[in-house]
Amino acid sequence: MRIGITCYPTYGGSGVVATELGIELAALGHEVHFISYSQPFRLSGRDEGIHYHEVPVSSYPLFEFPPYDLALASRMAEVAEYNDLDLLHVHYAIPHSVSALLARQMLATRNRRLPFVTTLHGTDITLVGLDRSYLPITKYAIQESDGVTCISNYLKEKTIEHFGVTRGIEVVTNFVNCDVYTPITDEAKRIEARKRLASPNEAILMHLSNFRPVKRVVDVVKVFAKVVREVPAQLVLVGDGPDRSAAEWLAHDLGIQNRVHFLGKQERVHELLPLADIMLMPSELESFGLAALEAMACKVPSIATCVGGVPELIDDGETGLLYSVGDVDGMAAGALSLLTDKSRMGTMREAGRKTAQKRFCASLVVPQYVRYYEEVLAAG
Ligand code: GMT
Repeated sequence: MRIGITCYPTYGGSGVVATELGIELAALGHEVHFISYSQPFRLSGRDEGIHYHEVPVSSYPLFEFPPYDLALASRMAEVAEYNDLDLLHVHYAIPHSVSALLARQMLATRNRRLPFVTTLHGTDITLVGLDRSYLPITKYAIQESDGVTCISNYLKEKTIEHFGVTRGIEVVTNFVNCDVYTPITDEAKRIEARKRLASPNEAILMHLSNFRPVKRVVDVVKVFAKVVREVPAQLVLVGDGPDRSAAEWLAHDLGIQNRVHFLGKQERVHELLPLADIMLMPSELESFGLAALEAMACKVPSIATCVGGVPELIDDGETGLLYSVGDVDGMAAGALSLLTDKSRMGTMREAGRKTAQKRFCASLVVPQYVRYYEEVLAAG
């Protein structure tokens, strides 16, 4: 198949999923065309079977807000025509599904079919999409899509509840490449690699996100402050975003700044995750929780909140520990209970990796997308 993919190319779970999907599809022999305003950050630019088409957005003194969605629609139609695309797959509804709808209509006037699949990722439904300025058009574009997928049952239910969507929605979960996201099995190598982040007797707690308020990064620091009172530890925060300075300030205020390391945006997270003992994901909401899945695949259990689609990924007490939003004491106690019980930690590490391999491995999930594309194409 020749597949066009549109996503937010910067750091964020929906862009990561879209990019990894493109890479996996290309590896299966499909031709993949990314269409976005900049190259998705996980693409090297030299990946076989993958092409990147930039969307130029020109400004004009009249435009207070340059209309990216229109430029994207034009580019989608062009790329589809010139490369004979079979379908478009857009990630995050706003504004991508609206642009795809326009591109489909433009090509239809020339008797060319361009079906599109919309994948809903989270705040496009639970937050931004609920804004009255976006809700009616988002609902329309979802309803008019040739196929719609959601990353969890939770998000599917919310889409139906909030948007009154009546069309079919397929649940295709987030996935992880279990050959890339792997634990370091050679213990000597793991000990050596951890030295760049901590001394041998110290635990490593990690957080990975885009530091938006929904991620509650300040809670990460609060939890760590309680943990480090009891056991020697270091906190490593990967990513960047609006709440970074609040988290930095708190680390200084609590006097633990020497143990809290902000690494900023990192491209090779699969090399960092296996170095951690615990992943902290105290989010206000997660429709799935990709960071926890990537950690699980590396045998790193998560201390997380029991919100949204997280319980569909983490089996509380088996592959991680779940708490209420803001329960800093509970999360700290949970982290300490794992760090001080090697046998429980070991069992959880193994169970997490097994779950990632059995239920969320790219080799299982990506074919679900391919089958769905085939259904959408056949329905036309
Ligand atoms: O909805 C968002 O916040 C955007 C999106 C992103 O680009 O970061 O995150 C969502 O998509 C991820 C990938 O499908 C999921 O793993 C995240 O749980 C989800 N975030 C939220 O629901 C807050």
